[in-house]
Amino acid sequence: MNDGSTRDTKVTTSHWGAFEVDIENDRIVATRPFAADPRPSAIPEALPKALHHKSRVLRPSIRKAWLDTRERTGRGAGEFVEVPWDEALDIAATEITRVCDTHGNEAIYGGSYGWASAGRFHHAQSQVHRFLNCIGGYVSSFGSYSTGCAQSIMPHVFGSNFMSLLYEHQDGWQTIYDNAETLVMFGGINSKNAQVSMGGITEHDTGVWLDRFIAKGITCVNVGPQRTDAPDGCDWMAIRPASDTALMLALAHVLETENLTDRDFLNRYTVGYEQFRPYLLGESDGQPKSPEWAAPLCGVGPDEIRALARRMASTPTMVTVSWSIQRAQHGEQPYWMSGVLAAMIGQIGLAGCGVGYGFGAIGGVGKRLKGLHGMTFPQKQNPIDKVIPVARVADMLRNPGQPFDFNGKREPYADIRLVYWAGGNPYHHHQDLNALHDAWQKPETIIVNEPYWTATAKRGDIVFPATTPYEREDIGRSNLDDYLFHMPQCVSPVGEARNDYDIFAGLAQRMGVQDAFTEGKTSGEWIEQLYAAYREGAAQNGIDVPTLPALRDANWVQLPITVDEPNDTLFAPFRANPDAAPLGTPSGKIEIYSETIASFGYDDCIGHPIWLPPDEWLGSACAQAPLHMVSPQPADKLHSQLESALADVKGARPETVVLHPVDAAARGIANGDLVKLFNTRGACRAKAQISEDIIQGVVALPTGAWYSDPDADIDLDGNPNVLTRDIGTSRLGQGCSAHTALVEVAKL
Ligand SMILES: Nc1nc2c(c(=O)[nH]1)N[C@H]1C(S)=C(S)[C@@H](COP(=O)(O)OP(=O)(O)OC[C@H]3O[C@@H](n4cnc5c(=O)[nH]c(N)nc54)[C@H](O)[C@@H]3O)O[C@H]1N2
Ligand SMILES: Nc1nc2c(c(=O)[nH]1)N[C@H]1C(S)=C(S)[C@@H](COP(=O)(O)OP(=O)(O)OC[C@H]3O[C@@H](n4cnc5c(=O)[nH]c(N)nc54)[C@H](O)[C@@H]3O)O[C@H]1N2
Ligand SMILES: [Mo]
Repeated sequence: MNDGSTRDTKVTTSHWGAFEVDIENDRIVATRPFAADPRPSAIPEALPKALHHKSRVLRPSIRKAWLDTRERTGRGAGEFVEVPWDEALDIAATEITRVCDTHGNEAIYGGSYGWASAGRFHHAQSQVHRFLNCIGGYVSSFGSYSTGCAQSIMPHVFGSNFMSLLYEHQDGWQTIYDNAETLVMFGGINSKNAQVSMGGITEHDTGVWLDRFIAKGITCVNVGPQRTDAPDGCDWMAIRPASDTALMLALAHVLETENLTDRDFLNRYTVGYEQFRPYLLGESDGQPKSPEWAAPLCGVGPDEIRALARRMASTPTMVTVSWSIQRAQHGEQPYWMSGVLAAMIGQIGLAGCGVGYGFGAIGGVGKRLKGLHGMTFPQKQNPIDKVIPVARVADMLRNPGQPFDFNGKREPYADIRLVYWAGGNPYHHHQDLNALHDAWQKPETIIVNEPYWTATAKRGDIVFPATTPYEREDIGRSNLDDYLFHMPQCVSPVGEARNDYDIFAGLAQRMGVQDAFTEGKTSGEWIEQLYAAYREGAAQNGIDVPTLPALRDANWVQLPITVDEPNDTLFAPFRANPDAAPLGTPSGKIEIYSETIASFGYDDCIGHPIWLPPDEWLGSACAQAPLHMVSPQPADKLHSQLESALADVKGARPETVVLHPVDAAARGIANGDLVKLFNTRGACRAKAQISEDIIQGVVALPTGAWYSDPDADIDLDGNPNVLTRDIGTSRLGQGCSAHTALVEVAKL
């Protein structure tokens, strides 16, 4: 164009899917859905505003009080000074070196949990881990906030790594469609959450499949506190949060007492039913786990429980379990019990039946794809073997040297002097943020790579501005998706932002490990190398993948990896021949009773699943905190990403809390009112949305608002994590317990 302006359209991908971007004069001005996507996500619409938003970190910034005196108690308050890149890198490298020399590498916490961006090379966690490994290692973390508890308990029950079970071996939507007549969804299947998938999702089809299930006449039962966790056309079995184990036990009790238990299955494929049965029937503790027992706990009538149990035993049934129900105190129990219940029904290993995990949690679960691995930036070996369960971070910072229990081990926490975070927002994701804020003042130095001035960046001492994927080249590819993307650089880096790789290369050079970190390669050369290895791996699997220049030209390709013949039934080989294809458990079978877990001697996770009421739930509600708050994932974004642009719209914040009409009336709250949610841990504002679609006594406030001023009495935008409790799920799993919290709500 003769006015000097430039225009272009490109396709890129993200955790929430592929989309087209219009670029004008080095800015993204519009986004459009990817043509082949049946139900595109609206999340990218915030991008044009977010990319150059005033909340971007433009230049390296150091907290003035830390720079002047190494003061560390004022994090979150006080000003930052902008420092030129070379100087900021010098200061950071000197400080990291000092901590390593004085306290050893076990004084560095580099777990750095968070989703950051899609894109295989510029994966912030891989980048920070590789860098820290090059300088002698760091204290790392195990598991995720998503499924930390499941990752610990499920290997004891089914003998396989939870993530590989999830990714590679579960029944696909088609298989369920073809075979199941009943779908019982604990925690629902919400296509709102399926907008997102780690590393990208191109054809959003979760909602399409559920509609097909309903149209076919499959009975779909949403078991949970919110009707909206499943589409219209599903039955809603409204239960109190954290009571799923009681309901599952009652279903099991009906099976056992009505002679519907599949004994042959239990004998052939499981161990430990004889230890569990006396508990189920109440022979060991005097309390049969009957529907009458469960009804007041979970809020579902005995007749409804009986009818569901009979239906599950008499029709081809798939039981799905959301991730949310293990993100709660005692989250091990419903996960373990779901496996026991499915085993008693005896359909595990039959096509489209049995049990499945995380359907709807992310969009990729249920796609029938041939696994094609590869394209990860190698992180190298970590010489430090200290690991914490990821959600125990504040506990570690608070309690250096103190022992913690985890999955049969008891070890002391490291004494952390330096925290490096790249690609996550703990001030979004962690529980009890006001307590995190106190723990966060303990380390001597906190370094953060971030594109945005998030609450975490504001609580760093050294903040390096990182690029977003739109400012750099990358490859987009997920194991749960059948598309492959070249992610072109769309615009120049905003401000003086640099890629995480270049930030770490700069530090590595100053610390004498440049060759180890970069191996002499630019990011472009790394992308070429990783891509070539991926292409070769694909070829070995008989899949033809274009060369990198060809992919650059095409922008994206669809890979021929969809599997037409059902070969995806979870545990089918085990069912076919349990001796030839034993599970990875000590017994080789499904463990209804686990000797291993029993040997740990935990009272909060014994040798078989049991009903353990959490400390905070409706059964323990009190006058000060009478309502159970669940804090689901936000519909309009991924966690706290793009939040600054969304919050910038008049009236958009505080976040919306859903509550029942009876609870609203009791408090004089009308639709749209500003309310305060509070408990002994904190308080936040929210906007009331009154709805019959949530059970009485429960409120739902989505995550994702940025945490505001720690000294304010109330978090202004509505971050539920000022209210949640920071405890592990149990000594076994030590997962995040976000979904168990009691609160009160009042009109403001
Ligand atoms: N109450 C409650 N709390 C929860 C949950 C809940 O259910 N309830 N769910 C939990 C779960 S499951 C999760 S996964 C966590 C999510 O928590 P997080 O993953 O920590 O949340 P995000 O907002 O995705 O944070 C990612 C950060 O990375 C930054 N980023 C993006 N791209 C890049 C990059 O290329 N480089 C760098 N350096 N940074 C980048 C983004 O700006 C953003 O600030 O929240 C947990 N917290
Ligand atoms: N749009 C969007 N999608 C996302 C994300 C996002 O940030 N935005 N985040 C992604 C991530 S990181 C993850 S881990 C997944 C999380 O996927 P999930 O863990 O499945 O999702 P949540 O939104 O936490 O919870 C889903 C529903 O569980 C119900 N629930 C809560 N407690 C209980 C209970 O005790 N029993 C029963 N039966 N139901 C209960 C609540 O009503 C809630 O709406 O979502 C992913 N998808
Ligand atoms: Mo997650």
